[in-house]
Amino acid sequence: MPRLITVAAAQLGPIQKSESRSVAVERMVRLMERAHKRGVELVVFPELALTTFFPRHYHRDIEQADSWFENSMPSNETVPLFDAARRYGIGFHLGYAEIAHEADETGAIRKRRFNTSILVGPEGDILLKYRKVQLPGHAEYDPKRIVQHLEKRYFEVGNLGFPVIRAPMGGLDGINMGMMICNDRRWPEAWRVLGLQSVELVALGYNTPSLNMEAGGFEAHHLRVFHSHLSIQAGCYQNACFAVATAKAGTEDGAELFGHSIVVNPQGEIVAMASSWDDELITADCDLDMCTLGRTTIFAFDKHRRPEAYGRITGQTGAVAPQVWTKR
Ligand code: ING
Repeated sequence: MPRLITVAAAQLGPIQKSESRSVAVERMVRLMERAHKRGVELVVFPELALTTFFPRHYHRDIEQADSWFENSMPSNETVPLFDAARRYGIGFHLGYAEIAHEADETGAIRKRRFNTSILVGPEGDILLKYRKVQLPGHAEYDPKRIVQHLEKRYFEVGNLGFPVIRAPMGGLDGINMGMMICNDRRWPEAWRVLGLQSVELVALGYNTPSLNMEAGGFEAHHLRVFHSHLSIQAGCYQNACFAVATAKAGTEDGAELFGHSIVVNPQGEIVAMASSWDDELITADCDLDMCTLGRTTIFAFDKHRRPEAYGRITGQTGAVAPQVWTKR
């Protein structure tokens, strides 16, 4: 009996700075309703799906940014998503900005801010939480930039690692699911940590500017989408897993985010792709047994990996200069 699950990337169009969470949540419930009609069993929403991509806006006092965060999950505004999950028997992934009051590495309880995502089961249980590790951008206002990207200002580095959970989803009694968020997809380390936990399905949301905001050098526009797809396709192929990658897209207060949400299979093939930069549902049937081929042949980690040769990957942060050849 094939282990089939029908998934959807529920891409969102723009959310303007002035738009309320309830408007976004209403759009998301509509997408879940459409997903239900198509027999979808897991819906993946984008990163920071409840609000505009607020790290593009500078707040001198970071407490002024707290209105972009959720102090609880579910919060009053997000309860309709959990109700829809139970009503339709659909699981979902949600990206949001999280405020948590918890101990830090010194043991002190304090207010902490993370770029977070959760996986919710068809009965409304939160199955897994992840906090974004690879935070791009910068912490201080950068006058050179066309648009700010202040994730390092508003969020701490995630402290939950890259977890994978095996939990019931759709008609299956267990699927190995993991998450990453946006910039994480560009780092092979993130994919491999999930792969080393036998992940079968990676849910990831993203908010990616369609233009290079750093003005740090020419990058042809078409490469923005190419690099996003390349990262996800490589991650799936090299770890024999599926991924559902969902964009928040369109122009938010003049700043453009690209769409091109995709579902990718363990062969690295794009099996579905969004064509608009607005609210759009793309769906795919995933036969999880497709993970077996890669995992038992080319990427049979236990047979082929050589951790003793990979020490630099966790032993080093930045690159060092290489040895210099000299003629003997
Ligand atoms: N956004 C972008 C991303 O990694 C980015 C930032 C874009 C970094 C392009 C480098 C190149 O997709 C978020 N939110 O991480």
